[in-house]
Amino acid sequence: MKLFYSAGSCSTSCHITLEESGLTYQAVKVDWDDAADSSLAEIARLNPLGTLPILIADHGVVLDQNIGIHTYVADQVPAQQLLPPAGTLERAEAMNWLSFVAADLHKSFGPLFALESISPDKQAQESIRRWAIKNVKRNLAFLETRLAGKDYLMGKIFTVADAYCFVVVNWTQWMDISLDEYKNLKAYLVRILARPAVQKVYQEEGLR
Ligand SMILES: N[C@@H](CCC(=O)N[C@@H](CS)C(=O)NCC(=O)O)C(=O)O
Repeated sequence: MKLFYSAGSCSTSCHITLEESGLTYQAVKVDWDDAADSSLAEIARLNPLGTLPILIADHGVVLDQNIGIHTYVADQVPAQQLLPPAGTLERAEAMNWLSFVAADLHKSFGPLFALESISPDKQAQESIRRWAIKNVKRNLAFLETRLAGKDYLMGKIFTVADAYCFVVVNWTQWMDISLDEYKNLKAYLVRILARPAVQKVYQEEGLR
């Protein structure tokens, strides 16, 4: 399997899942800002939407959605319990969390990465920024409540939903959003960062 990722983006969560799985894979770092990066043309060919992650899975099948990649990789190694078994209520709960991260949490950060593309007007940018931060914080507060008394989103066991959630919540550092009022969430991030697979990915991607 071959994963294309850019450091610290949502694709980092797929990198973590691959590392947690223990499977053999190749991870290719993409630098969006380097026009000479030879992977850019390949990415455009593989996924016309131009987004990462992209995973070339078995038989050359291309997956280009976080949820698809996390689910596929987890299902290759059921013994690792990266997702509960298909057909169980626990599986539906874990998919519910993956969906929350993709459709609610991840998307709430979107405008913060695109302020200048949305409007050239500085005042408009500031209004959008404040509105987006309010939405991000509503999701953080929701997570804070749901993590009370738990190590991970599903309780005691780390799942791929945690890999994705961890990476996205860490974007608060880039956006200067303090996590001081979210004690459970802060402890959760520390717990996940300490995992050997996460440490390895962080080193490889040059993150801290
Ligand atoms: N639908 C995709 C969206 C992935 C996505 O938003 N990727 C971002 C990085 S976090 C990206 O590639 N952005 C680059 C761009 O839009 O130019 C998914 O959920 O997997």
